[in-house]
Amino acid sequence: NHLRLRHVESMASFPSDAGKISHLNAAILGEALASEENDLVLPSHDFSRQALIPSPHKYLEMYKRSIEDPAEFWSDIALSEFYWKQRWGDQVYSENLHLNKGDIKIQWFKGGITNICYNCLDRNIDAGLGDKIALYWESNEPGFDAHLTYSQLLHRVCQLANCLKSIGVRKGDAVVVYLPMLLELPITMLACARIGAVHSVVFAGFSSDSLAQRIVDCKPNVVITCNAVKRGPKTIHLKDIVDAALIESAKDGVSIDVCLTYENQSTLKRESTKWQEGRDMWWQDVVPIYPTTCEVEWVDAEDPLFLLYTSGSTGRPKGVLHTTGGYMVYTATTFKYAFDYKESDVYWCTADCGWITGHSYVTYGPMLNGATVVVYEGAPNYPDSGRSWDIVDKYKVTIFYTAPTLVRSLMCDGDEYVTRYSRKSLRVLGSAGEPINPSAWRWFFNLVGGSRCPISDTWWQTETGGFMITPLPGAWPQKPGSATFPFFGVQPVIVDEKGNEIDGECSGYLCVKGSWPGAFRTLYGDHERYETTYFRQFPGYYFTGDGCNRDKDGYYWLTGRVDDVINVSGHRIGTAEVESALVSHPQCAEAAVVGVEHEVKGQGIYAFVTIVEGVSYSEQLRKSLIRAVRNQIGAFAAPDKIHWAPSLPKTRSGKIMRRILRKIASRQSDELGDTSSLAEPGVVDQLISLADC
Ligand code: 6R9
Repeated sequence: NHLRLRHVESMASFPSDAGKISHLNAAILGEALASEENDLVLPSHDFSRQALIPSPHKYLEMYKRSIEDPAEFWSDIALSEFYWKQRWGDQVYSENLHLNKGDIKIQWFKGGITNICYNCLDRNIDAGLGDKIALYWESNEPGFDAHLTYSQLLHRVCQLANCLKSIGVRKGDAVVVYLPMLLELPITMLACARIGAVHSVVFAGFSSDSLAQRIVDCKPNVVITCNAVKRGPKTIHLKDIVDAALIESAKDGVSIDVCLTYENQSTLKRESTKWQEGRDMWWQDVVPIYPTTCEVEWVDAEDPLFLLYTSGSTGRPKGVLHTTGGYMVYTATTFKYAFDYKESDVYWCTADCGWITGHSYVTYGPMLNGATVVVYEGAPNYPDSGRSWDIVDKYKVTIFYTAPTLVRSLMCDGDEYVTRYSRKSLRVLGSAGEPINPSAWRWFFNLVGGSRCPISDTWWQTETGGFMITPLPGAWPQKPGSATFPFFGVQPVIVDEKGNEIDGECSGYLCVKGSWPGAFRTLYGDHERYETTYFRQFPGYYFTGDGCNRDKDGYYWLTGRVDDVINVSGHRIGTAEVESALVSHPQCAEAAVVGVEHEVKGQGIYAFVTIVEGVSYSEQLRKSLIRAVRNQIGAFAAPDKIHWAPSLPKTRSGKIMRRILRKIASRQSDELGDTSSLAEPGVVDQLISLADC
């Protein structure tokens, strides 16, 4: 009660004109927060006292400033916390988010000259962090590890940067990276950034076809990979996948000059790796020869930093493009506040650098803050479900950032795997990738965090670059399952289907008004698709593709994708991509894919498949269809269920009625709703009868 009062007091003293920030009205008045709500989890006094943002009052004061004068808010941070070779021009930012007013355009710090690798490494070393551990590396196999200080990391980065330059990589060139979670992955990202090259990291769980597709799209001269990796008990031969991808991409006219291959000695010896002389180079043979210093390529804040492909609701994956300056300022600032970062922290994010979380919150955000980061190569439940907590204890991890799917899967395995370890170093927990259900939230909070660690449930996207809606630990009372409030500078709006903004307690489509420094600037090579996908449906706003509720206290509750994207274990997968992989199978005539609730993965992939005439259903065919998806996209996109469908429910104009398929898939066939527009109503009963075949 004492705590509750403290919050209410601080809110009551908040300037009344803050009421203009409408979505925070209720919270500012403090009515609801002070009410007898059981579901509120208050930050402890001890935590709040030491927190960067210790109260709603402090948050609101900064939030208000960030919205009223974004230019000043962000330029103060950019100037005081980063190195700029040259300051930007008169305008801190310029934006057009309205298609009626011409092309969509977002620029931050244009004309400012900087380098993000310099800001991650050299600047921190100059500030005395040279001997601080930058990266701890923990192998898949317990007992094998490594670490690098900031100075050692800089040396490694410079050697690779020099090597890339000598191979001919220049500013603006794309470099495709297909590496697992070895130290060489962040090293590669930083080395590219140092010389102004644009990295395009492809998650090393994608198939050769997906890799080839990305290579063809961004046309690199160099691909960086390793021979193999162990994930849990399995060895994956990455170089073979790259070889196959390069054959495919060559068919589309894209050949590369160099395939730089790291020898991951714990998995496979050189001799057993297939080799193409003249193209393939062993990292260990060439990189260490180069000097450990490398001049920085100074770039404009708006020069591209990286490309990262993500799934859309239709067609091929989209190459999300992030630029340098705004992304730098945004990832560093969000990291600092959302995790209440202190210099003594040891931070572990379980995401792979193949996804945006690994870009912004394994590599750039933490490194920009001079943090000590744990990189783990393997599977979180190998050799058993206690591995994560073993790692937490081993490195005395203080901030642990993961995905709800991992929380749920460990929760299923039993508490004893957790309680066996101390976990007393932990002080902040984080979650991202999908909504975290309140029961998983509570287990994470009570058991893993011993009821003392606030949870930052960070809502954001590949496109947003960094956190958009997130708790700030210690500032607000938390509601399990809510991402709470917008980060500084972010103006979320909830709109109805016509695009009208809705105030107060409501549910609708989540959009964002105005730009923020970390926003993506385009889809690589397809600005029109960028405009259409994100800015056309709700004019004047960035449309996130997510549904969202806002409760009476102004808290935001994300409800998941409203487009044809499925979120499997926090990975975005387009239904269209899975369908296209299925129909490429010679015995598949048609396929329709929907998401269904899945206890551990959040959503599972459920595929309705119509096979060609004359072929009969069989277990073998089912497996071979699943294999087609694994081969074309990757194992993580394999359907959980193939539902044989003699035909699919369609409207008279031939559109597949996914709404009905979703109901059948989730076994709610008594709630099909209006089926009057079906061309052939009999199809539905037939499908229901085949559900368990
Ligand atoms: C960071 C990341 C983005 C989509 C996003 C949303 C879902 C991410 C979430 C969340 C609820 C959270 N999502 N974080 N939903 N609460 N804290 O995952 O990026 O792979 O691009 O996925 O993930 O649906 O639209 P990305």
